[in-house]
Amino acid sequence: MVLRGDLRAAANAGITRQASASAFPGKITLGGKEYQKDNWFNVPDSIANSLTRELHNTPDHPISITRSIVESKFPSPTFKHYNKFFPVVSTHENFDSLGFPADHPGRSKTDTYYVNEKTVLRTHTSAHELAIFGANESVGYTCSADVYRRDAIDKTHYPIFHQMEGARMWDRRKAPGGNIVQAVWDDISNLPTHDMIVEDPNPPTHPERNPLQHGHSHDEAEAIAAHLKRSLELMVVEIFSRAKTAAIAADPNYHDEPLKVRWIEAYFPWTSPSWELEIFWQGDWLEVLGCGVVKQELLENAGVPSQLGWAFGIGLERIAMLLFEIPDIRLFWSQDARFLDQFKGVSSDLTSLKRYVPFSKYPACYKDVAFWLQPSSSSTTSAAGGLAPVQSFHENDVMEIVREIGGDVVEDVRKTDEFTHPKTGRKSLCYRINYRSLERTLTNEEANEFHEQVRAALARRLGVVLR
Ligand code: FA5
Ligand code: MG
Repeated sequence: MVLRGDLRAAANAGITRQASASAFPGKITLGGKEYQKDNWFNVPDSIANSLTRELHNTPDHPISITRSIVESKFPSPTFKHYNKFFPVVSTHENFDSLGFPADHPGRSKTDTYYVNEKTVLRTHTSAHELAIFGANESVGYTCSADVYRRDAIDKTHYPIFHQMEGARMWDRRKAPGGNIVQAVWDDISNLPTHDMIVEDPNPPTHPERNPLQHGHSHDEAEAIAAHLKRSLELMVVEIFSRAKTAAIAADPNYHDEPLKVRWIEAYFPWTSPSWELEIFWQGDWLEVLGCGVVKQELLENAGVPSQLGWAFGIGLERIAMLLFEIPDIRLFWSQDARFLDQFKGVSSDLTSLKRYVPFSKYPACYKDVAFWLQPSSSSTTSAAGGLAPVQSFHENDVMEIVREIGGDVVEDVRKTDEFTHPKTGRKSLCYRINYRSLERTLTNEEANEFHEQVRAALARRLGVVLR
């Protein structure tokens, strides 16, 4: 059972966030709290120092404007809005409380920033579900926060981004006659309808792909799914109608393309059935959120076993990119007045929202780096006499090194070649890095300097052999 005090303490901690690497080796201060580092520690300074930014709470920043617009579709008092949770959480909050299996890839050091073995930078806002369900302060809530992941580098992925969690519960003890199905459909009939076309080819539950939970009737899962999907579709309609108004204001002859939206089946350890919502954008399907019917076990552990309902987690950058037509996720971190000034005054008057106007696109500068992975030190030829197994290698380590050295000057990193030498069994990889600043033209010499540092760091830190 989680006490209210825990929720308050967690929320208050957000007020005094500041990061400073401690002078004592082995310790780090994050948000005014000191943490013991151990050999799990893998948080680079650039990430530790960004803990203070809180873009989702910065007035007139596109992330906080987007948060306000999405929150308006989940209004209080039905939905309470929590926006001050602190980003350093326990592995219990981030993983165990949600039923992540011990071998889930999300737990690995290649995917997650660890402060120590039991403490991480939250990888998603779901880390707060158990506490908020336990506090039981309202039937629904949203919780927006910065989240941290070691991930790919491209225009829609960034190691720090923002999510909004949302949930809505119904209580078996409070529904008239205990009839949840009727209560949920009554609530659906109070939601507006919309005429957006949505592809949703799958049944609400599927025995293998998207199972009904033990203890839920099919009709309950179906009603909760319908309420969930309608609520989120209305959020998408709101975003696109505001985006369209802004586009017409910029260009009266603007013709919008028909919106393409689809639900696909998904898997999350703490929801079943589960889905992701994708929107067709700039020639590709862009995943904007994950969601599902909350597992009863989580609600039991939170001390509210008579409740059932849905939860979602939205990527706020992805929504903001659609809303403002912001082409590159790095822009959200820009301190350039040419970016920030475009959103002045919007937080206090959401109808004044304008489309983002790119101030310039500077030239790209591509550089390749190719290297051999070392055969693993334990065995240079495999027991079966076949090819040598290679060192443990994870692409996210390349991404992190490039990000640490190039920072926001790196637009994207792509693997362009991979092969295994037929005789030696050694594996070779090639990555193409695009150095392009958002703020100015980089000289070739500057790009070369970054690239030389990247090459040296790959060799030194990953032990690869440069080609
Ligand atoms: C989650 O994080 C789940 N916690 C969502 C959830 C909540 C499911 C509640 C069920 C119930 P996922 O890893 O798919 O799921 O991330 C959710 C969204 O965050 C994605 O759809 C995407 O919009 C955004 N996102 C994920 N990784 C990145 C990234 N590196 N940069 C920017 N946005 C990202
Ligand atoms: Mg996903």
